[in-house]
Amino acid sequence: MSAQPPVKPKISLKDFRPQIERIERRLFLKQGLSLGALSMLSGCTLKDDDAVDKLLWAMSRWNDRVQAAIFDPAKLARTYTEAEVTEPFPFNAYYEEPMAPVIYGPDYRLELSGLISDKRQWRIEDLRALPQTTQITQHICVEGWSAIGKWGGTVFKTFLERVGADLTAKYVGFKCADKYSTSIDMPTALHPQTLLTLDFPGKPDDTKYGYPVKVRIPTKLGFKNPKFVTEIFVTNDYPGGYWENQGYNWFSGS
Ligand SMILES: Nc1nc2c(c(=O)[nH]1)N[C@H]1C(S)=C(S)[C@@H](COP(=O)(O)O)O[C@H]1N2
Ligand SMILES: [Mo]
Repeated sequence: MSAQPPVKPKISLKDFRPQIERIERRLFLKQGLSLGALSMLSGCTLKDDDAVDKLLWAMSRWNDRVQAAIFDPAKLARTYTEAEVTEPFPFNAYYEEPMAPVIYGPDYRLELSGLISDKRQWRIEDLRALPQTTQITQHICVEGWSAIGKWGGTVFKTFLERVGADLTAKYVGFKCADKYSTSIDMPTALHPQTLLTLDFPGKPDDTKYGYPVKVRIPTKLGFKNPKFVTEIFVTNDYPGGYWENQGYNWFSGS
């Protein structure tokens, strides 16, 4: 390849759309992208970390759109029996277990913001008064483990309808007591198995799995299932999240 001057191209998804589409096709066929192809695409030397980085981000965001386009809102995640539940259920967070927040129930309020017409705060007992259902599904963590757990709560779509969320908006975002955050696409938020849960694996006084509120999304990887949720917002502006902002693919679902 001929030597190229170090350039810092301004990369936008739009500029690379045909190339990225071509690469996506090749990825499906071959599961691999050579560095040469990457450098040709970005028109930069691979020493130009910033440009390569921007390109990979653009590809990941493109990948989000492909995944969103093939998401089937009617396809259900597999469910399991009580006998198949993993005990004890593994704990995970971006910190060690003793650091997990312990929320004092009577003081807890779930806050709502963004494109929601009724932004009243919710206490645990108010959430408990909504229709409840249970679900036994598999949780898959990108760190290389999976487990089957039982969660109980309200169908998230029912909750979103109840508070007058704009169901045509693009994203639902979550903020958590431990400064964690994540966000999902609206079709996933409206999926029948996405639950706003109050009951988690473990004993009733075990708070580390997300007490008092965890949003359980069996069609998404574990990191997109927020625990200790304190705020839910609806928006058309891409919200990102704790891991998503560090490079994990945003859609991360099926
Ligand atoms: N608030 C909060 N939610 C979180 C996390 C976190 O660190 N904080 N970690 C995520 C990750 S990576 C995983 S695998 C699951 C772990 O949930 P568990 O402790 O119920 O197994 O929570 C997800 N939700
Ligand atoms: Mo995870």
